[in-house]
Amino acid sequence: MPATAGGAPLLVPPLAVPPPPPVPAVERPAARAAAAPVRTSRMLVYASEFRLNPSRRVITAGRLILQVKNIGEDDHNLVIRAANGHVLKATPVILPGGLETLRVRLTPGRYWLVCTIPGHEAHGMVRSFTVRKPPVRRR
Ligand SMILES: [Cu+2]
Repeated sequence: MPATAGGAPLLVPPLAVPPPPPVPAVERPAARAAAAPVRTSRMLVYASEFRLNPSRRVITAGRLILQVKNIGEDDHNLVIRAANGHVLKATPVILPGGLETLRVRLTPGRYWLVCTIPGHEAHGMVRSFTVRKPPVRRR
């Protein structure tokens, strides 16, 4: 029988973590005086057979940075369509494992994400999302 190191189990005292320093409130008169800044929203869309899975269904009007990741086994693409059917942005064909980024400015309304590889939309690769007006700011 091997000898064991006896004694009490090692007790680790709790670490004394100092609280984070307070963040000073910075007045930025220049930023406040400027017009309302353009908002940037981000969305990640997973594409596979045969669905599009966006990380968000509602965003705020302004810039959108949309990333599309093909997690499937077939080629896909992604098109942003306005409600009137106009194509606003389109990726090239995305190979399996590939990632593409679209940048677009959107006004409030309903939009559609579509894979336009023949047959894919009919198989379900179409999702809508909503762009809302930014909230009204009050002083
Ligand atoms: Cu597709």
